[in-house]
Amino acid sequence: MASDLDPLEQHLVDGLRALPAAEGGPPPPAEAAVAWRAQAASRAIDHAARWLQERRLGFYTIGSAGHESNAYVALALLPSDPALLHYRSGGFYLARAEQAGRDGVEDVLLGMAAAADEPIAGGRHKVFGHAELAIIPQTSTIASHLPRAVGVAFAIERAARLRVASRWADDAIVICSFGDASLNHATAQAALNTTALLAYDGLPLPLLFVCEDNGIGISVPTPEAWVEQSLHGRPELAVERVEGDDPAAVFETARELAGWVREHRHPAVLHLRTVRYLSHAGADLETAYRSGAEIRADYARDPLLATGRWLVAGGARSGEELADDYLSVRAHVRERALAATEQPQLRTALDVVRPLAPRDTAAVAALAAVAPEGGGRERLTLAQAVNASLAVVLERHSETLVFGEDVAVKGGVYGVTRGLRARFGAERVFDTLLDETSILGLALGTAVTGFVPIPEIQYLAYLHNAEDQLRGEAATLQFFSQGAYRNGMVIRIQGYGYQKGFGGHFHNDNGLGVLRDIPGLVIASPSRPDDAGPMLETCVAAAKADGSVCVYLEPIALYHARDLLADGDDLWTAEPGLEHVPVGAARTHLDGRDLTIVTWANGLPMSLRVARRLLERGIDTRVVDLRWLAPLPVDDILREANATGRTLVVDETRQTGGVGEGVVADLVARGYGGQLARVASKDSFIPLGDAARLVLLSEDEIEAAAVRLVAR
Ligand SMILES: Cc1ncc(C[n+]2csc(CCOP(=O)(O)OP(=O)(O)O)c2C)c(N)n1
Repeated sequence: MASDLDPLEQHLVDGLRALPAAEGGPPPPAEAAVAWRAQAASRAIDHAARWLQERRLGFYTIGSAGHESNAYVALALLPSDPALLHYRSGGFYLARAEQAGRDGVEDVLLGMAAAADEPIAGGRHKVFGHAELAIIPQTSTIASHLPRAVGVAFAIERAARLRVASRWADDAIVICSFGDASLNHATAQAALNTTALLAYDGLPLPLLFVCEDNGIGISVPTPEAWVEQSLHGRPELAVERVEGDDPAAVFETARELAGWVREHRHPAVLHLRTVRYLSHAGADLETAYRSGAEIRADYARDPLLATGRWLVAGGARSGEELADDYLSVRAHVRERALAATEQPQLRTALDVVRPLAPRDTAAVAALAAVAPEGGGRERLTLAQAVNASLAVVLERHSETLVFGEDVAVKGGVYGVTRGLRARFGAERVFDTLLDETSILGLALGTAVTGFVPIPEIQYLAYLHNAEDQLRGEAATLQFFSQGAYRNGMVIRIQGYGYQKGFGGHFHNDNGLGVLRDIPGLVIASPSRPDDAGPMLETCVAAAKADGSVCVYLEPIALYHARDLLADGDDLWTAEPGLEHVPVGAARTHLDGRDLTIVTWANGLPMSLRVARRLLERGIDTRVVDLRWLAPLPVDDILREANATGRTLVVDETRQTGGVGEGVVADLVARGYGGQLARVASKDSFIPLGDAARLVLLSEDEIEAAAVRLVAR
């Protein structure tokens, strides 16, 4: 008999042994026995995690103890239904693994030990996920997975209608679980609202949310009945509440709700009341904010004891058997947990980053092969070029979708998406609700299903509302799933300053720091109309071939520009480009030998104008357009910098955190030994009207800096 039982385990074992013999009740369904095995193993894993940590062998981990009633939710679904799970989903995971014939215990233990052989994140994080189990791994940013869940539900239906190859069955439903404190998060509220709105609008949305309500978020209690109050008032959402220590009711209610969602393709919420045992996570000392009496009072609601009661009452097992069962599982799990800590972890930085952003340049080039379209070869502005290339991409790749605020019927604030809805239909080109988090959520969900979404963020400043969906969700998926799940997408963002006639900082944003530091993200930023098409094609190809998450950043101020040096010269229009532009390839304009200007976007036409003024002063300049801000075209920059030995970085983003910082740092790191200077915009938000010119980098400043540099 184990003598080192934790009080919670002791209560469980004693409680099981004390269960009265069969009362002649109806036998429980076969699923109850599966749930018991999943629940017992999950609980044993949580105790083993503590035991390891006491020996300094484990890592910070969040347990599932008290939430194991979610095993019944798994058993109420098909194992192929896509699942995006709360971090307390040990019961769910193990039950689904058993349904699919997998040894889920090993998966979870390897995850806890950060072992490189762990099947989903490969030692990068302890997450619940597996491609064979249709479980998409989640990071533990609160509620950040809910918008993707909405997107997956949307995508199941849209893929069936458009006959796009989908990862999920046509009759699949999405399950997405989260905690009670998480319900209050802006991201959760956004997703619930979007769910309700889409359903209200008549769209099929087979989505079952599960709010696992243990009444507390770390140390802060959720007010009594708040979850009901918050959920019940919503339109379109059927909500059922059930107690986690009533397994028959949990199973039945979950089955009914799942069946209803599957049949009606309509969203619903299961409000599953749970308890939280063993504190919030690894280092959290629950006794600092809850009394011993409160903690012990929860023991009576143990979902394992409840399953035991069900099994015993129906005559399936005896309490003694179940207690012995638990103890033997416990011993076995401990042994295996210890063995897992001896498994190798990731060894090199290269191993860590390998799945982050794979690049198969040949595959991308083959997919992006730019060929002349049937249409004419007339000269286009940047806006027209983006519009034309979106049409090419929609034509060529049937799995592409274009959506965002005002993109469809209106055709975009600047007309960039004009005509696409009429040509490709409202199923592929559509207006969304006014919520950037949900726009990106739709991209995340459709991408992981098999689409290549091309969402638009209307203005760069609006991205910041929703940035976590890009940073914490889109960019991490391949990293935490070793590529088993991918969400290749191309996010079009209209941005930068210098707009004439439409001012203010919300329409003129030149801060790209939030994008540049996202590992693996591809950032394309065309300046010339003839680069716009090939670069968009490359992004779509990279999204398809490599699962790349691409941002395609369009300089609004150049959308309708036609001229460069003089009115009517038409030098800023061009025929569509026909040559493939690989990710990270710069383009050099002019071939001066005195000075290299490195720039991009609005900086390119400004620098080309300055180059002409410099030539009049006898300074012969070449101008490098970066075209890609991530990965930066470092080889190209270095070659062009060395060609003159004098390099000026012309950076329309801000002095602090601007893209030019990276260019300068890379040049220095790569041993560039020539003259080097940088000019950038001021550290300011961009004001309305003419005052904008006071903080944005000007051509005069560029010229003065160039002259100073050459005179050194
Ligand atoms: C965006 C964000 N803010 C804060 C946290 C820190 N955090 C992790 S878990 C948690 C509590 C969540 O409580 P609840 O949703 O009730 O789930 P529970 O842990 O109780 O199951 C918090 C605040 C986080 N992970 N992400």
